[in-house]
Amino acid sequence: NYNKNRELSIVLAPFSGGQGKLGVEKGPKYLLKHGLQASIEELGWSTELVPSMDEAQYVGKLKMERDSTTGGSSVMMDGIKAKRADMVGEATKLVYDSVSKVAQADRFPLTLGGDHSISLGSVSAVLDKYPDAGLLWIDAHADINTIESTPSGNLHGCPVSFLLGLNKDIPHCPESLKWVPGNLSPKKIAYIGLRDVDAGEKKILKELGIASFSMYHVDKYGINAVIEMAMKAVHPDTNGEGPIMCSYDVDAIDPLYIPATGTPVRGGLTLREGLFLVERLAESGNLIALDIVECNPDLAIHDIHVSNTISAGCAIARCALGETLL
Ligand code: Z70
Ligand code: MN
Ligand code: MN
Ligand code: MN
Repeated sequence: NYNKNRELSIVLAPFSGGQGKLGVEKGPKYLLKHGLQASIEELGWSTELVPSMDEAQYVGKLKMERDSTTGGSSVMMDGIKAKRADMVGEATKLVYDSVSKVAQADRFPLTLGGDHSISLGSVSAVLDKYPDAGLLWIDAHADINTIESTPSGNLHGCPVSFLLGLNKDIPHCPESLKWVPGNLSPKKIAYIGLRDVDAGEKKILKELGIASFSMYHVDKYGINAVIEMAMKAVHPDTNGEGPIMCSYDVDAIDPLYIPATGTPVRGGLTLREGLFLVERLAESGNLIALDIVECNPDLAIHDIHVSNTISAGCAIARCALGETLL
């Protein structure tokens, strides 16, 4: 068990520049308002809050850009179109610095997004501390587009390609993202929940032989077998034992339960399946870090959508931290 001291830091990553919809920067504030910190303390963890940036830090710039006619600055060279690469590089480096301090102090980093680009920072920092860590990416999307393959230019659809170092050989790779070590091995990542994967992403997943459990596999084998296979995929020599980081995009769970997210895709995990995954990780004693990303309270059309989404987000954290283990 990697968490004997039960010391945890909630790293706030209120960043929305990795995609085009404002509001996702409010995720951390809403999760905290729902009582997340006290409920984690109740599970026997000592906690602290670590703000990696201000919630307002990038919002002004994003609003100006949204209101301008060009609809977003992007570097467009040789077909590469990474939107707001400077901002994403800077913000994710702030997350990296915060999570690095937490991880190096032997504390459990619980990083709250923000959009999924922030995991560039959290995962890179955790890998510095645990080079052998496996990464479970729970998501409807693979987020593995390169700056060449991205159809949208949104960098929240690209963090995994940077973590794997796939953009290093691409000419004109944005300077701002060159701080990312990009040394994650494709053997060390497994996906669960996929159902909206771009053609270019499918090619990359296949070429690199990345363990990818889509909703098809969840239906075919059941969620318990899938999480077992995922743990064994990232730690094949030790039958699934070894440090595991979980980067949890709430859109992995069906929009019935999580409506307030930027890119809802129907046919997702049930709420129980989504919570079981992290309950199993808690039970394993191998979970060393968790991200919870892509809660966007501004995209709800009813208050009930906000509370459903935020309460599910909080439940993911509590289950990952041992709430439902008796
Ligand atoms: C698409 C892209 C994405 C989340 C959307 C979508 C990526 N593959 N990720 N919502 N969370 O634009 O690259
Ligand atoms: Mn997603
Ligand atoms: Mn899509
Ligand atoms: Mn994602």
